[in-house]
Amino acid sequence: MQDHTVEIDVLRGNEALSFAPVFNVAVPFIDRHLLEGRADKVVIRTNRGVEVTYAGLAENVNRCGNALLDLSIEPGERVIMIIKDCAEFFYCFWGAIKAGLIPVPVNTLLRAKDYAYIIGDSGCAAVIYSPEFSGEVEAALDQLDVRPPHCLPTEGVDGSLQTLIAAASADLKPAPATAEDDCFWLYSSGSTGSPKGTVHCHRDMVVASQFYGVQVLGIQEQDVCFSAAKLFFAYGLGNGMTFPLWVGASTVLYDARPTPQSVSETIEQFKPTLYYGVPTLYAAQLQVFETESSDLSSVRLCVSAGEALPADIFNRWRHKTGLTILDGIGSTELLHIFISNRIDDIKPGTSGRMVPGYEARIVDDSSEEVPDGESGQLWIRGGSTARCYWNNPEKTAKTMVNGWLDTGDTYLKDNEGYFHYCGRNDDMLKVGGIWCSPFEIEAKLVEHPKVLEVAVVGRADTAGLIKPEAHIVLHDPAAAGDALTAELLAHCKQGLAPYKYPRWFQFVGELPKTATGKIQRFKLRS
Ligand code: 3UK
Repeated sequence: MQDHTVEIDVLRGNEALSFAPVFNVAVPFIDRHLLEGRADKVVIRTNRGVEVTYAGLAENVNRCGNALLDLSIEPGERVIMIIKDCAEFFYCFWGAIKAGLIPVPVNTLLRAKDYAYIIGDSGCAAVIYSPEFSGEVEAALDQLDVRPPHCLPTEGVDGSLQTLIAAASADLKPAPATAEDDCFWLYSSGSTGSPKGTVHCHRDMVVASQFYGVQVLGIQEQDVCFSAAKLFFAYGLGNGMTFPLWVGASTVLYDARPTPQSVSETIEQFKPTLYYGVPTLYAAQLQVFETESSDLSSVRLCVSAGEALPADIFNRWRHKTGLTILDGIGSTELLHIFISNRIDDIKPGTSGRMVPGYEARIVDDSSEEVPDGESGQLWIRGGSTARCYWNNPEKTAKTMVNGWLDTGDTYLKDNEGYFHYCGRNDDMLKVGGIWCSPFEIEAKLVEHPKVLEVAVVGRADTAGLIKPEAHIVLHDPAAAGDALTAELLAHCKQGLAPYKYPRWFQFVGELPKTATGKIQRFKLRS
């Protein structure tokens, strides 16, 4: 087998992937397209008017890989990317991989405290950031005892990534690697507040692209992808980058906050065929469609993930737009979606059936499989599973056991093989498809001098989507009121990522507690 190639074998009707012994995943995702005649095809279009061809992409990936090597970053060292959705995201991610470095895309909505933790935890050699985020990034660097050797913006100043790319060589040989070698990391939030570096290998993007992208979505070269979920999420990374690159398709990048209006404008201008959103955004779009029309006629299929899609949103979307939304569950650890509805096989209100290449077990507390129709903890096995959490053997041993991954979700499989989401096994919330720790919001609120105690729980809004609700005990109960609510809201928005504030504040006399003083959250959930 030639170096850096993947073979797709069909064994008893199922596809199996085999990888060349020398395998750097940048070759099939980037360089292969030049050999296959796509050099002049536009692969990236952005809302800033940038257009990049496959040839331009391959050249800039090489230049960026060389620019990073020119900084003396060593093989296996981490490059933190706090980068908005733009062409440089692609250059940096694939340039690092091709050069044998480990790119680590990070959520651009986080705050200085979060970045300081991630930069320290990763022991990275470089931090590269879009100028928009320089305030939080610089504040994070100020909090660190030891700064990473290289911290640079993508553009705007001398020494930015763009200027280094322009000056670097356009020739780069792929660093030798194997399909099982570490390739990139993604940070996933934990219930205790510290995010965990999830270590993925070269094989994982191929597995997700072939088994979900090709076999479930039926993505083809002609498709144009638009993901409202950003590239730094595993969901967006597959939707807006990996899947289109796997089949030689193209992608549309939008670098600001996705709103119903900006999504409509982007779809009308760039005419994507595949649109990927999250339930909260679909619900907001439906609300806007009550008064404003939108031309979605280019779209052949919509996808939803991140949190459960209520059947009501699926039905209303289909009624209003004529389009189908495929709900599927994925995770950062599995890289992308492993249970999904299909274009011709949908049960609204469920996550659908197994994606080929993945297996599920639903087990009770003693790890015994439960019968169909009963709920239990969802464990998944598949070829795109992360190898470990960085620097966290305890959490790795608890979550990844004999090739199986504990998702932390409670699920039920019905007798037709459809998986029904029944909630989390921990206190973590998914808000607009993004992890949100109630403990982190509580810690922020108790910093406020008027707050004595607080418990944050998830509460469903009118669309059936979970948002944080704060139950607060005040030092002086007489202080409760709209003015204090506004003050507490401002306090939360100041130090937390913008999606992490409580949508409701309840002032209460006391919190329900056990005899040992532990807050009984289940009594607060409505
Ligand atoms: C929850 C869902 C019900 C579930 C993700 C698509 O969300 C992604 O990854 P994360 O690591 O979160 C994983 C957790 O989110 N969840 C995700 N999708 C659904 N719950 N229905 C769904 N459709 O708790 C899961 O354990 O942020 C989604 C692709 C890649 C991803 N990483």
